[in-house]
Amino acid sequence: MTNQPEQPSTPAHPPALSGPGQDSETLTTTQGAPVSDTDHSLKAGERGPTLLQDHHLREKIMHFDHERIPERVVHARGAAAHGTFVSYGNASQLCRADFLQPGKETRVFVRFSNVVGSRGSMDTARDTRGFATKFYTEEGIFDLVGNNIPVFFIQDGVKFPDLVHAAKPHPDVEIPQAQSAHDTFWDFVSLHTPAQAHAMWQMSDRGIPRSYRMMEGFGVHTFRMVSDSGESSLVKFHWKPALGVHSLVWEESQLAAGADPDFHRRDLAEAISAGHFPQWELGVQILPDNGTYTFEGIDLLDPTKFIPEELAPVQALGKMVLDRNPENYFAQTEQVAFHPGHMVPGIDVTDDPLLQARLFSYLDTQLTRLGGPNFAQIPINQPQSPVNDMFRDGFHEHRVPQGIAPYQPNSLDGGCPYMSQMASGEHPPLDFPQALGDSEKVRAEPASFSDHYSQARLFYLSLTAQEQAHVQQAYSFELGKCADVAVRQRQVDCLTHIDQQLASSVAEALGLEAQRAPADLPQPQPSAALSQIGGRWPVDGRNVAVIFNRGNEEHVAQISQDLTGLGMNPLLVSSKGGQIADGLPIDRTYLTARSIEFDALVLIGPLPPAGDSSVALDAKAGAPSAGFIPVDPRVSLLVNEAYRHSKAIICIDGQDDGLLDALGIVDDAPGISTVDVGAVARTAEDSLAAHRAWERFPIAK
Ligand code: HDE
Repeated sequence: MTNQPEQPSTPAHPPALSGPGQDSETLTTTQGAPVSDTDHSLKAGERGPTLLQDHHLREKIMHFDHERIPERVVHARGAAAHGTFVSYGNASQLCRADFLQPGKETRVFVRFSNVVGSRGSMDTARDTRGFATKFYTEEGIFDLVGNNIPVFFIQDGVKFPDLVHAAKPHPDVEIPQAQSAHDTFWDFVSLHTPAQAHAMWQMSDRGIPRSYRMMEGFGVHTFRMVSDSGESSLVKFHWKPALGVHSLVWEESQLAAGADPDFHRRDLAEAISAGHFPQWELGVQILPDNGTYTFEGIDLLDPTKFIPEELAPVQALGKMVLDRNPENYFAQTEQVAFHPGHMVPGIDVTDDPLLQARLFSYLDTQLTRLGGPNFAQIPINQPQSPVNDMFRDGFHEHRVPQGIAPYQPNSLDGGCPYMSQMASGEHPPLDFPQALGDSEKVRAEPASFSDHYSQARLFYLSLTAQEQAHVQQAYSFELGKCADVAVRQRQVDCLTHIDQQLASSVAEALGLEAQRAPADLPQPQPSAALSQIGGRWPVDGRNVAVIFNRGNEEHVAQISQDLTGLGMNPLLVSSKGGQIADGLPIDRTYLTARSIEFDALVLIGPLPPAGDSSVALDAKAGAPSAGFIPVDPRVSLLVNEAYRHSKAIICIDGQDDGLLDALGIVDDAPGISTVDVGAVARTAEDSLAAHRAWERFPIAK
């Protein structure tokens, strides 16, 4: 959130816009003819009927009638940004792709998304997030179309329509929107048990990210990289965020769904406008291509499996910085078309049956969504490298091809274009010459695909007690929202194959019985890289509320300046809007602020009492009742929520106004500090480096 005034003022003379469709100073029709009046339709007299000959009216309404296109069948809700990827240049031996060569800078466009909800749904639903990156390389477009979770629900693309039909709202009443907490989802997941590992990740804190800026990204499938000498390696792609991986707590997600449905979209756009540019390192786990497609017993063609980082460390190949918001949502974020098959020389697919089906789907879907086969000509989809595809015509053809011979071979247009092998000479073939062996046509899967639980267990056992408690609560919530008891029970039964204590705690919350876990559950080595809790991270762009009453502004400017100096984003919150004496704008009032948008609070006492005239609603409440809190109830709600959500709360030494006491918050609880004015920013930085004061509500493992 930026340090902007509450009510942005409209400039008296907005600058003239220019760009395609905006290059005339006067209003025109689509045909460029001047328009003198766009407020009144052409009528037979002031009160008469409208005339059919009013071309401007008909054209304006016709265009409006067709402004909407079908939303994406999945990942409809999204937000995007432009940026740059810079290669570290250490992958030259691994991959011949030009954009990975030393020092190469490549433009990118990244779209983050929710999976299940409609285009207008809330950002903070519990869901998997899409993380799709378009690299505009000099060898054509490379799309890395990944998620924030490294495993997937299904192993074969033929199951995707089943999965999505189950996850989407119920087809009779179309509820619930955007979320998995309903019968059909858990019906499918508990019957189609390959989905258990992904469901476990989604029930963890990964399903409710704090910000797109604080998410990992994964290519999910195993891909192939080919070196200049034609050598093949198998790789798993990873995006590692500079700010670390952090999440909301479930109550915050629910509050944000109502108080700010655009929570993640706003966070991304405002961070970029404020210069807090999100950054990720692109890395790969490199796995030998020895013909077995297996690594340490893990099937590399099974997209429900990941490779623990302890077995294959992620090796960084370059850094991506997102530094520009889209200029227009529809033209860019909505019309961008990703495809896992958009690859460049040096990167290739494997036989993962989920990936194989995706290679069909992402072309096909654009025909309906973007209205024809020429979607690569839409500006956001256009490669930066020269194009000569010999395709012709079709809806929305914008090019004006020259010549008479759009076929190959030809002699009439100079015989061009040449095949790339002929042009470059010494390069290995574009398609890796993978040996396919003798196989029969079958509808079947390898035996290794039948392990549905061991990695869900590995993931769960690698979490801290706090994170495990979140998982238990998430399953209890989601299954608690299922009406069908058989569905609830079947999912609890699945959990016994993952962990007995998890199954028992969820069963207890639901009033069900958990079966006994099988005696031979594996005892995996936990992977520390899977836990989000424990590290310390940069606090760049973290939002800190500075809460004070108007008239008590002595330290506000200094605290704000100190927070900014350490890279945080102070937001001034007070009883009324306007500016403080130093000219700093008040960002939020007690009416417009809600705890969800702040990572930490600074309280400058004394805060306004409940009887303050600005609290019109509460003034009617009359005499204080039992449980009366001697501070504006909107402030006490804010503090109370921040406390429950384990956020840092910093008070100024000597200014205690009894608020914390009245809320039952003990001053020495973890993450609650009382410090000198000069130490506020450092204290905030120190607390936020760990994201939350998780030890405030300790949980034994
Ligand atoms: Fe997608 N997916 N998907 N998916 N997917 C789409 O493509 C599909 C899968 C992912 O911001 C659609 O242009 C099938 C895995 C992202 O525009 C569609 C299967 C992963 C996005 C489609 C999968 C993803 C999509 C909808 C199983 C993680 C958003 C509109 C075979 C590695 C991209 C569109 C954006 C979007 C199909 C499975 C990620 C219908 C058939 C696995 C991030 O083509």
